[in-house]
Amino acid sequence: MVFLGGCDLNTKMSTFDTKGPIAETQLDLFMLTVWVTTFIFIVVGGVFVVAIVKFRERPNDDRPMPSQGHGNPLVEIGLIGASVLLLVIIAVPTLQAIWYTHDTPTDEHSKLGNWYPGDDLAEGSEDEVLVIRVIGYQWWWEFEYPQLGISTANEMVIPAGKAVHLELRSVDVIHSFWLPRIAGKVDLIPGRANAMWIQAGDNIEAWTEKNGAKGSELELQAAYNKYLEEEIHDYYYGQCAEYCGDSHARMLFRATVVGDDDFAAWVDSERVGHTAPDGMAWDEWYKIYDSKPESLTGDLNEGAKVFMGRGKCIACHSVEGNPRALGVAGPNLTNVGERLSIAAGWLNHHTEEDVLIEEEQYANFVKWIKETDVVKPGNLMWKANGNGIGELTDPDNPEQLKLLTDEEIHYLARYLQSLK
Ligand code: HEC
Ligand SMILES: [Cu+2]
Repeated sequence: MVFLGGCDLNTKMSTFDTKGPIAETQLDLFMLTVWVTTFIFIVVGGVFVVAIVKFRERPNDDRPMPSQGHGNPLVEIGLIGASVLLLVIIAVPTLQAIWYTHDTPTDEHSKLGNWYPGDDLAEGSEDEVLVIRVIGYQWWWEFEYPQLGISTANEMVIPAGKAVHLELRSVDVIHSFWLPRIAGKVDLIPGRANAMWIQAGDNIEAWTEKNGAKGSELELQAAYNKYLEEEIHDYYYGQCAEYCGDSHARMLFRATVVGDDDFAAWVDSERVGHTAPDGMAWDEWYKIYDSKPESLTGDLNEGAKVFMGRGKCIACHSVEGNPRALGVAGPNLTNVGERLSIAAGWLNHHTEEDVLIEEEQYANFVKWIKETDVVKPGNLMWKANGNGIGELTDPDNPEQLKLLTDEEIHYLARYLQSLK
């Protein structure tokens, strides 16, 4: 009872507080299994307790030894039959749930052409649901939106009430996608694309049916939108659910669920990316950077210079808009200054109400660049140059690594904060 007292069914990662059809199906299946196994526990445990109490040896017990039987066909066949029946009761809905999770529905509301106003979609995409390619890396997540031509890391953004098709892949070892309140778990396996779909909240038909809501089409739509806003728009917590090496426990992720308009605005900002500091065009900035970099001054320019230069950040990171930041070994940093966490959800900088706290964000960037290995042991950002972040003057000799100074890290943190 003391241990059970620690349980809370309404936490950020509770599978009991479901938001959407997949998690709901999985919860129903879980409860069915709980009831069937509880029934078995009570029947078997009951017979066991009766046997112990009724046939126990008492003081001065002179009852004769009970007759010793070997097998009773009726009992044995009965038990086999009952076990099979119970397993079938669990198996049928299990298989149904597996297929349900696998086959993305094609309902009209979820088709991109019916809600996404952006016009430069890949051909044929209007008739499809939104696809997100989830790629697992040791120890972070890439979320690619192939129809929209964008890619982000660790914090996926999805529209509320719409089915989203997930294609799950891995570049290294097996990971597992688990977003407890919305869906889980399907593995990301190297050399194979797994599939599932997710949906935050019900679509309007399911919602209307469930609530027995009545009214004109407009009224229903308004009430439905209110439901999405109040109950579904949120910042959801996810986690890699398959042991994948050193920092597996620090391989978290987030899903931000927003309305259609906010989603479209986010996609636009991901596509456009960022200009050089002070709104300068990159061509112009690079011209100065290549000829007399000392004339680029101020925190953001200093940060950008370290980002392109001594920090070697662009070797592994992309930033949309910046023609030289094209690295792919690490997370895409477009809009990283807007995200509520970094390092795959491990370093958080937001309030309980999910509002960004700038000082904490700054401190997290500094901490991450300065002691990446402490934040996430074994991570591939720290290890690449042998031991730390900085300039390798002699590639054959890791001892030659000239680590970034505190001042450079300060500028970098300010620059990263400005990416929003
Ligand atoms: C050798 C490749 C490499 C280099 C060079 C590199 N990074 Fe990284 N970076 C990574 C990898 C890999 C991760 C993901 C680590 C993890 O979470 O396990 C990462 C993560 C990050 C993150 C967190 C991103 C997120 O989505 O949470 C930031 C911020 C970052 N790097 C900034 C920098 C800066 C600034 C520099 C330059 C000083 C830099 N990186 C240099 C590979 C690199
Ligand atoms: Cu993992």
